Amino acid sequence: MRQQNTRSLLRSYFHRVQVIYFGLTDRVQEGRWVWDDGEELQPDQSNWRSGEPNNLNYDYTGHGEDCAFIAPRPQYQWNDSPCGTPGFVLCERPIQYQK
Ligand SMILES: [Ca+2]
Ligand SMILES: [Ca+2]
Repeated sequence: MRQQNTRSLLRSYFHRVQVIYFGLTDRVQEGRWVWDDGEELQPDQSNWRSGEPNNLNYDYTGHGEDCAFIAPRPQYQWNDSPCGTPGFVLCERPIQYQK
């Protein structure tokens, strides 16, 4: 998800899904977006929709919008949502090649 070519590939697979989480959160410190491996989001990796992240809605635990998701419509850009909002989860793992 950190690279544009990955995002382009995923568009063809997720065009019917409404909410896809991909391992980016600001739950520990509001406004500091971190990948699930602890690496901080870099400006050149960002793909936020205009006006996002806005931390607008709060869930029953008192947390704001602390989980980023991809919304296919209109342009596969990112939005932040309360982490309990139902959605699919995208996982990434390294590929091991056999010689
Ligand atoms: Ca937040
Ligand atoms: Ca939002």
